[in-house]
Amino acid sequence: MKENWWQKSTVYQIYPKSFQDTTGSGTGDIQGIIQKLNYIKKLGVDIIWLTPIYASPQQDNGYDISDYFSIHPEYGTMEDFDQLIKEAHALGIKIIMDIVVNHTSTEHEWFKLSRNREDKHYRNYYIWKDGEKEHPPNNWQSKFGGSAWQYDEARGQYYLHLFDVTQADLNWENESLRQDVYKMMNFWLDKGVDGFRLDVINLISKDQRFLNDDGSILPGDGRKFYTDGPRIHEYLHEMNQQVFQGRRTVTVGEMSSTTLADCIQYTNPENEELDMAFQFHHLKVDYPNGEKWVNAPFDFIQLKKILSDWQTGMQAGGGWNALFWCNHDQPRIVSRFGDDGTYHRASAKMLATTIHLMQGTPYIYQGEEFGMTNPKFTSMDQYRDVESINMYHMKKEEGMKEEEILDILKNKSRDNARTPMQWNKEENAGFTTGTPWIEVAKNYRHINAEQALEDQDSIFYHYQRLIQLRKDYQVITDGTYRHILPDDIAIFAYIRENEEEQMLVVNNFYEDEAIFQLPEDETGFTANGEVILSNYTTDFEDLQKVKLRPFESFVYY
Ligand code: TEU
Repeated sequence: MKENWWQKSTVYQIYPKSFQDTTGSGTGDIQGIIQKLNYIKKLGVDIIWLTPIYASPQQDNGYDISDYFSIHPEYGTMEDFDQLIKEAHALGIKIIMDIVVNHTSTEHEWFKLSRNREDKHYRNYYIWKDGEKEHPPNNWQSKFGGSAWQYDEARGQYYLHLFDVTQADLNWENESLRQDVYKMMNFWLDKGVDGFRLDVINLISKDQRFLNDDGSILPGDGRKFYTDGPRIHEYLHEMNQQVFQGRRTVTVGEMSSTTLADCIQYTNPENEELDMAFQFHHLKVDYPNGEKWVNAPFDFIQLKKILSDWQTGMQAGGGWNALFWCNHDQPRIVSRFGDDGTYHRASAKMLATTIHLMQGTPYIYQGEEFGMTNPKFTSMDQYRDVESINMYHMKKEEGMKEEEILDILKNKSRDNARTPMQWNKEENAGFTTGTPWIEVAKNYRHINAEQALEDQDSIFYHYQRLIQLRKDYQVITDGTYRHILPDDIAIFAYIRENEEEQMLVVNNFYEDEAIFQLPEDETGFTANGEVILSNYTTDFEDLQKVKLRPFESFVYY
């Protein structure tokens, strides 16, 4: 296997709106990121992923772009951005941009022109279809609720929007649209950015028959007609040729509801498509029957199985995983699969160890590195997210009680990840001197970056060690992955192995004590070694019988 530079890297995701405000506007900005570069450097990450900072009406916090070539004024100017690139590079940190090319805002110039059927150039930039009023072209559903079609009076036709009604899907069948997209991506690379995170990139190719979804494959919302769609690999290969070839970029595709086979194809270097992929199956183990909007415990056995299948599957197929628990769309992991009370520290470290020692490139979402939690909002006026607000209205209409809806949002809302960075114990957690655009979580006085930095035993330093381990131990990059004790109801354990090294990773996912016993058939595991990382002081003699304390985790090498 030819090793690529990003295979030993760790990525830090920044959600600029909630990172650091320097103007008192209540919204984070680019200067705020510049101010914190040394903090990011200290953690040891190699790459920063910035969620969208382009001009946008902010209906979906920047995932609704109205101009790909300018910076959203609240975040600063192009000069600020150039300064960010320069200063990050000076510290040896690369920057990747989030590129949203499945859709644009309906405020984008292209869309405005496309509303005119007569416009020779832009009329086919979006997906327009005939349909009667009240009778959309088909029954596809928007991911944010309701029909995926919106009637446009000016054009006298429906347009497709897989997300918000202000996020119109682009028509990738149109060659000239594709050329415009590649041109725009080259513009940013020429500026010095190091690559892209490509938003919902596996949804760009739609089955051109636009058939009704008969529900024969669940969830019956139309996704089977556009997920990993008919021409997706062709488009990504074309993009690769026209944008990434001959450059030292790194690319990661966000793959909504994808398959393992497709992800292998997306990321096996021979195909020249993308470098790595986010898949979300492991973050649906608390969606019973695929339903997100219910409170349910997570299925631990499934969680282990999914992550392990992707480990061995991607390795066998020559693909590369993006490893993550958190992003701006997911609840905080320590509140979700860990414990954000008594075992906050132990469980946050355990979760970090579990994911970071797999094969792939790990991603850390701002605040995860010191264990930020869900804010536990109690009232609807605290929420800002378009999906959460839509969901609230839909459930209300279905007759669900307010209390129950709030109870679900408390665990499931995307805003759980979007509250301001907790820098210190000052007012507004040091995020802003103004009124934050979304409330700060109440626990900022004891969960914050400043405190984590002062405490050598903090979650922050655990992440720092994990980032360093990836650079020091080759087996993390190229070792095989073997899931052990797959049926154990509390322990997630696996072995990484190459010709010279063996690494055993053992994690207790629960508060109860658990006994770890190396399976008898693991005779091949000969590491006569030592514990190189743990979240407790370890004192066991051998691996035959280890009593694991609440959320205990150790790495034996
Ligand atoms: O998300 C795509 C996506 O499908 C989600 O994770 C989505 O938030 C979830 O299905 C809702 O239940 C990406 C971005 O990460 C997200 O923030 C955007 O809202 C979305 O695309 C549209 O651009």
